[in-house]
Amino acid sequence: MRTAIYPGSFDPVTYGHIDIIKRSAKMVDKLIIGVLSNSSKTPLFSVEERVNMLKEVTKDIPNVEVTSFAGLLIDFADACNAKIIVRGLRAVTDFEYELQWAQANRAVRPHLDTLFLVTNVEYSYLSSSAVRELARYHGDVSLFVPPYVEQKLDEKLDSKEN
Ligand code: COD
Repeated sequence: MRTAIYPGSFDPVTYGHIDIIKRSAKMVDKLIIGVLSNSSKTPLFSVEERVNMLKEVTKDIPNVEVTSFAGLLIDFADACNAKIIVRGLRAVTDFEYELQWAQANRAVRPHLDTLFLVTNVEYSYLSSSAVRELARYHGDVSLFVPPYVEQKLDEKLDSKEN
């Protein structure tokens, strides 16, 4: 069975992520989305909230699972029995960062390959941080995230304001 992992912060999941999920899920038997829980970043959403949003927006894709992980990506890949790491590339800046990690991961796990999918041009400018910023100032995020995520953003920001 060909298993891949798609790790990330997903704070929150956007249409850019969902595009990568749909495309990579077609290439493998099982795609496990891993939400990193020990990032140095301070997230807007808790790990549980991010996992739940991802579960909701991928519920119609049968070979996708969503979970969280802490620690090293290579250990998460081992635990999932995965030999492929999926990552999305938006720009040269993504590439420089990703190349280093892909090579470092292969140095310690030679069987572990990183599969890079180039972003759909309509999502090339899209990031979770832009969505958070826009939502914080009550901007319209409906072009960038599914309605379910938009609702969770509204609830989260309302609870922070009150
Ligand atoms: N279009 C296409 N792809 C996109 C888009 C978009 N609009 N937006 C994001 N993506 C891609 C990103 O390029 C990335 O591949 C993936 O979706 C997830 O993105 P984010 O922003 O949610 O998450 P990241 O990139 O911050 O991932 C966090 C990790 C820690 C998982 C990552 O940095 C990593 O794998 N680092 C490797 C080092 C390691 O082993 N870390 C473990 C912790 S010690």
